[in-house]
Amino acid sequence: MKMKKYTADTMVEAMKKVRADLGDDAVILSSNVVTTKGFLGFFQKKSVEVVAGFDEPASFQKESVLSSKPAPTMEEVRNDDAELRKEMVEMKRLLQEMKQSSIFENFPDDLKVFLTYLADQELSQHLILQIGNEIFTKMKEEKKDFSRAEQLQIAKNVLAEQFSELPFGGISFSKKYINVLGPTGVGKTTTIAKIAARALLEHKKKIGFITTDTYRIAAIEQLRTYANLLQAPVEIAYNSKDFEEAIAKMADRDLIFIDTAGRNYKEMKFVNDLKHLIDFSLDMESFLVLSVTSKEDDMRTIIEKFTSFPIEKFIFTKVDETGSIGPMFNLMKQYSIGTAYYTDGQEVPEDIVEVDIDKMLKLLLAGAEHA
Ligand SMILES: Nc1nc2c(ncn2[C@@H]2O[C@H](COP(=O)(O)OP(=O)(O)OP(=O)(O)O)[C@@H](O)[C@H]2O)c(=O)[nH]1
Ligand SMILES: [Mg+2]
Repeated sequence: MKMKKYTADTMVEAMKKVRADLGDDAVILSSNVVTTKGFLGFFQKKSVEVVAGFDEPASFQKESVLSSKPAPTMEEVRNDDAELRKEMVEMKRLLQEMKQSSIFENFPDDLKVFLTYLADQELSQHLILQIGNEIFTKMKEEKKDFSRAEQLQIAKNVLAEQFSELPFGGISFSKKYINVLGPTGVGKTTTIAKIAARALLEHKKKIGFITTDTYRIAAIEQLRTYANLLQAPVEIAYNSKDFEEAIAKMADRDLIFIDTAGRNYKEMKFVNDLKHLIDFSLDMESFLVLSVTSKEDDMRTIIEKFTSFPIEKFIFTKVDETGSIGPMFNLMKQYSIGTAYYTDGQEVPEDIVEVDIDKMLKLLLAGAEHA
């Protein structure tokens, strides 16, 4: 790969030059804002310096292949490989940074700070731009800058509008069976215990538990501990016949909470096992539990494995363990699925919040006032 440096007044200009000169296949290796000194230090000028990389034309490559060069050793190949991978990661990061700063380029500085806060929360660029554009348009209309409080209010309105069609809120109490699904260790058992405890303590419901998590011995004991505390019965279902029997045994209960095993649901086999074990045609609400400490892409993979399940809403856990709240919004938007609860700690039954859009917005924007 060869490199060439370009200087221009703006990033857009620089990119134009690179493209005109090297074509679309060129890659940006670095970019810098440089200040050139003017006469006696006056008339300073800011410009953008971009280093672009491009491949040599095929004819050159052929020559170098033909010229008798000794073949690289395995060690050299490995080093080159590692070096290349490092460069690619760095390039990706730079591109991401550039994309972001060029997208925000036109906004006033204080608005940029607010939008950067949202980007740090990992809210999708699409939603950030909608917020940014709305605030900026209003600023121009009213011919004045907005305080952060005013910016926040507009952001809230934009997001509330964006999510107005989605359902929020906890269990409906109109369906007898409540079931939690999701990957390993996200907090399914803890969360179902929290919800069940509230149904008993606050709503005076007769509750019962079924666990289909027979994969780990400790899992049964974990649920039994919570059930004992709540003086509620627990049935264990190893197969679909057990499940049917458990349902029959608990006929007198108002609400039955069904815990499932956390498995690697990237494997379709485990997803299908669930379908055979649990009778989803019952009067049932199913919640997909996701931990916000997971990577957004991994959460997407899981959601896509569960598209054939009747997922009522998401439950997001471990909100206390992350600084990025945005993915909850991104996923709700992408899959048109609302949220029932978020959980923010290990204490049962305290650490759970039944949400509406206002509560979720509060969580997202909590640090924005002083950003
Ligand atoms: N910090 C924090 N920890 C949580 C939260 N919810 C659950 N946990 C913890 O996460 C760990 C796993 O919780 P479980 O409820 O056993 O998770 P699970 O999804 O049932 O796990 P498997 O059944 O093994 O798939 C426990 O240590 C919980 O205390 C939360 O909101 N915040
Ligand atoms: Mg569990």
